[in-house]
Amino acid sequence: MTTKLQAIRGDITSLSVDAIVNAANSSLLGGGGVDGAIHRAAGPELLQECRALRGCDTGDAKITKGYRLPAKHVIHTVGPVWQGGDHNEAGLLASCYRQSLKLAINAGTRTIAFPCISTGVYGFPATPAARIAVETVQASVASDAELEKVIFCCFSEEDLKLYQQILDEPESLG
Ligand code: AR6
Repeated sequence: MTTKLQAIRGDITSLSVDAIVNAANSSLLGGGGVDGAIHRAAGPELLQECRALRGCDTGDAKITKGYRLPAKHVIHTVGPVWQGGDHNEAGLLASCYRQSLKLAINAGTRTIAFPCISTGVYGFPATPAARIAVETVQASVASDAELEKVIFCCFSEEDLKLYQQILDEPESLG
């Protein structure tokens, strides 16, 4: 079975999937943007579990339960802060997608949703970030039989158009 890749526009906290990914910071103790929205929706138990994780490196990921969210799990990953592009930002962003999928697959996840990691407060330009997201996911799920669907959950119409364009490219068909 091949994994389906899909872009939608929406609030990631409302999705009934096995796992949603959080664009966190290295403290894992919450923040603004999608991180703030996820912590608000999941409730204080999420912060309590995150405290015990003692942070996360950039490019890496850690998994928790979803608590009051419709999603069963939250995978917290720390994207790179954009510093012009020559500080391994692309490599670190790709690593976020790879490590998140690895944790998801180990947890038996069948459906997972990603936000546009690093493209908000962390300033990663949207177009290269979307390309890295799609290409890394395509490469990571190529040999996986369990994962049914990967959703790119875009917050803006512009991001949705961008992802749809990239997913429609012939070389993206896998
Ligand atoms: N659902 C889906 N996407 C969302 C939502 C939502 N509810 N809210 C925002 N986005 P950002 P970063 C989009 O800034 O750039 C936090 O303070 C948003 O439009 O949340 O990785 C952390 O604690 C953008 O496209 O994450 C870190 O300190 C995308 O999510 C820092 O921000 C990512 O934007 C991480 O920065």
